[in-house]
Amino acid sequence: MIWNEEYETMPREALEAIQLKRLQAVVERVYTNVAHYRKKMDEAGVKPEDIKRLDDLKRLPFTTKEDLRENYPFGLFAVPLERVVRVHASSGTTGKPTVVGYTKRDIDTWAELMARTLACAGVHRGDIVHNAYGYGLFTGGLGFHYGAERLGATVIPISGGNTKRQIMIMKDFGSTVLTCTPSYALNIADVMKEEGISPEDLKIRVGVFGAEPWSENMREEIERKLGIDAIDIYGLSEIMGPGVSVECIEQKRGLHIFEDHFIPEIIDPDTGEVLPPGEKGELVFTTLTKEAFPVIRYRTRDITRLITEPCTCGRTFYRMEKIMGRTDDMLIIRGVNVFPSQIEHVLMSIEGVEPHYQIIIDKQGALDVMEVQVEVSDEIFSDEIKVLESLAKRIEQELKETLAVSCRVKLVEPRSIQRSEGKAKRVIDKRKM
Ligand code: DLL
Repeated sequence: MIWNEEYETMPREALEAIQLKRLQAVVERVYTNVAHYRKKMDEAGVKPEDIKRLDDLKRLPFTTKEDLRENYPFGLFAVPLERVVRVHASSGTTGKPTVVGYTKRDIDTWAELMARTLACAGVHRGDIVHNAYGYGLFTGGLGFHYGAERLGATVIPISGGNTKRQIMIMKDFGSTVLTCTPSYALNIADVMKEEGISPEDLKIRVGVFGAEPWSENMREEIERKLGIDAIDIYGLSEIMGPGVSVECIEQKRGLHIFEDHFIPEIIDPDTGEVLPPGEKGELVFTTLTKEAFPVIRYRTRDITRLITEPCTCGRTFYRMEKIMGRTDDMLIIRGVNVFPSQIEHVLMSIEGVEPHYQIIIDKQGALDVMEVQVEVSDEIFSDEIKVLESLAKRIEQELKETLAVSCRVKLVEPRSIQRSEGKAKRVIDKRKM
């Protein structure tokens, strides 16, 4: 079902006219109300009235995570604090969190976009949504919560943790939709197996998973283990939270971006140059309708490409491909760029290997060394040492072929790698410690 036919299927020309009007208004607002934007625009020699066409967007300076940090906590708010009814924050890897705010209307827009998102994923009125995203400063829990309510579904605000109890509740309440991170979905599947509960014992039909990168293979694994459709949802606190883009249940190929509220661009992360549609680069977003925390050309550091071909589902919004990695989770191992997603891809293509792994990087003298610890299935683990050794060798070989750098593979006991309840921590870089 399409939640908002008028906007979601609007011809491009009409959509772009709306985008331009909204862009002009938001640029005017940040220039007038936020000292940081005024200063940066003055330095770049652009005034709000210079934005005459959508293409003029590229004249505006970028906003980065550092800008947010420098204006911690409320310095980039574009409305007085008394109009801010909610604050969220995302924990960074270092230091202070990134803080974002919402007016009453922002919360309303967000609920609307999350209702669209869920509808796009095939969720509808009458569904029972088991929402295991964390509630709190993280945008996942409350974002899904408001969206599911707006859609008219029933929400179970379970939040993360206590997996056995989650499974009992899903079973007893007849939940039909599961929302959580993909790593937690797998965690749930494993605990179900341990508890002797099969997918047929549950009524879950679809899962809406995001907040961390996951591969196509991981999707297949989740779909098989839980007997559901797994849909990818993308978002980030700085732009709104979940509900920036989502796959449609019809195709599961590319995430539709809600372009009447957010303008995407793809840039070359090194030069900042805007790349033509279809090219791979860093995703940049400008919010068009947010009041409390509008952002102009925010550099997400996420890497993807835009798909401009129309989708069979009828939505006219451009899509973005599944996130391929980040410009900053890129690991440099002995000079070679390595993305954790490449490692996951290789691991998931090997039979008997479980989707639980950790990448540990350290230095031996001046040399970077990378170890991939990965769980194997019970059957394999109880096999002879020789079998385990040859499997490890085979994975090392395949990783080397894909990554162009060698690493050590350590097969570990089933269930020995710490399970996540939210975003999985896959990389331990001891070089930085
Ligand atoms: O993770 C918002 C969210 C909540 C999205 C629930 C989806 C579901 P942050 O904590 O600010 O916000 O983290 C944002 O997470 O820049 C990406 O690097 C990563 N990310 C989010 N969704 C995906 C996804 C939420 N589907 C950061 N695939 C983003 C890959 C994702 N990475």
